Amino acid sequence: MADKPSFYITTPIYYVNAAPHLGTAYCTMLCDVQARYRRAAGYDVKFLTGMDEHGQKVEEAGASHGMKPQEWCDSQEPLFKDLWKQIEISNDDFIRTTQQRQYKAVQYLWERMKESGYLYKGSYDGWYCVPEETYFTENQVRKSDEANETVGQHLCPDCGRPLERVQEESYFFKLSAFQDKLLKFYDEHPDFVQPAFRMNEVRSFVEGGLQDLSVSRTSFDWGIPVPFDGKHVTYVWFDALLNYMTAVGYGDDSDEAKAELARRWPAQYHVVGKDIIRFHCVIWPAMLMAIGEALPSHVFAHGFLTVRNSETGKAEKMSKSRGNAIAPQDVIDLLGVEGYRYYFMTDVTHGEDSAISFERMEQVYNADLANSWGNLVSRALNMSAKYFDGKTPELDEGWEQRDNPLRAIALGIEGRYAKCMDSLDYVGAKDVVMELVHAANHYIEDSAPWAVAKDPARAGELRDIIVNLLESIRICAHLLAPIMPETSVEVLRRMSLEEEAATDDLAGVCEWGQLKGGVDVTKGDALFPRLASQKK
Ligand code: ME8
Repeated sequence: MADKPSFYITTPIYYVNAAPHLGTAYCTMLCDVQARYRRAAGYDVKFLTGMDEHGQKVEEAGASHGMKPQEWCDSQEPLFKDLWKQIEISNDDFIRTTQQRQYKAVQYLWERMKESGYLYKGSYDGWYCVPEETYFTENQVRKSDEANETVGQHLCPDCGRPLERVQEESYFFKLSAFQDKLLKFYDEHPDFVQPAFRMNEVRSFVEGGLQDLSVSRTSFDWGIPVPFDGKHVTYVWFDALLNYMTAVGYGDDSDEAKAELARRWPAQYHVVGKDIIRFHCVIWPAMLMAIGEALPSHVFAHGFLTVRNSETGKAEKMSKSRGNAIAPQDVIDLLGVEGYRYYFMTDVTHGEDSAISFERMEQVYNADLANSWGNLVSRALNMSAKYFDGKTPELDEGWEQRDNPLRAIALGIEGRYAKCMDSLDYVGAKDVVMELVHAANHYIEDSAPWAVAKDPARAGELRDIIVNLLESIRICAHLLAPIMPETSVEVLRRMSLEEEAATDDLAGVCEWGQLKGGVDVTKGDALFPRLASQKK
């Protein structure tokens, strides 16, 4: 592995206050597709996900179920792990902030922070949002003026829920000292925050001035203790952000851990939702600057999945607390796992908020998977089996050099596909692959192999048509594999390309001319049976 470049990608670690839903799964899937793509593109990938277990919110969730926090977190772990397995998430590691490695790393961080001179003891007097685990100053809070039970309450400016007043002794991180350093860093690394328009939000937030951050708590104890002051536990975000380094060896002084850290850090991508962009693009970089560690290359912030409120007609963020979250199982029941992955990865523009609906899922599934990709595979494999005695045609000398409309498209695909995939633009990557899929379906209509097959004098022509179709399918299967891995393996297997399917190596797959001739073709069941409309 050592000769391959490292590619380290992370999801947020999710709070264990409720079961994972479509939104959590969406972010995890974005990372999974990138991890699979990078493995196939020759990187030594580490893909990390996990659970954020400390803090008030998790403690309260446990208490509401009559459980101690640790017991509660342990009970939630299978919900995450089982869902990730079910939707084909290929993470290499799963971190929990209650693990010993995180405890050690966080305590090590405290010592480094103390040495850095960016830590001081004081007292915090202000507002706190438990659902967001975030501090707010008097100026930031929203006062309720609505004629309902929240009148006169102080509300969270982000989520609108009531805030708690907190007064406690606390350690502070001198975030205010990092304003200029952060702005300089953004100037020097304009692609640090992606998509680009999110960088403007981050920059104007920092330009507006930074307040020191309370990073320990004394009014509550579900957290990692501060090593030099037993009364304090670590603020949940100060703990959580470090998970990205813990998982690659930070705070462990064994030689293996040091080598791993040197090889893996900094990460290439932290993929997060837009709600936690400030933590990742402002606080985390400042923490790393304070302790003299390198900053990650990119933070990719995706938008929210929204659903239409049937009463107001407005799109609203899908969340448990609004009671509008769709369970992943409902989508799996409708589309199957790979249809589910295809829809979320190729129909949802990754930087923006996206309204999702079952109607749209059905449309996309039927148009792209049932009628286009699935139909192409089924027609081409059936014709090969029918006209060539259950096999792919025997290939003649120089077949790969002969011009035809599909070869012309395939030759131009690889670079465009890679450009999209490299920047997490899976919608763009899908469009590129679908050009070849659609062209192949048109080619079937234009070349009418069923008519050609009737004339023995046109046997060579028939062979070429089928070969061109199968070769296009081979290429598309590889390019779609990061999104629908099982389907691609199945398609390649049906053309007796098991070895190729197993290597998941993208290098050179778009080169025209790698089909195997005269090998078994399996017709198999429809990959994506068409859905009859069943509006939900
Ligand atoms: O914030 N649409 O955890 P969290 C799309 N523990 N994505 C959504 C979504 C929606 N409607 N709802 C949630 C935390 N997400 C911290 C992170 S990291 C060091 C600590 C996704 O359980 C999105 O990626 O609240 C969002 O950023 C994440 O879940 C928040 O998960």
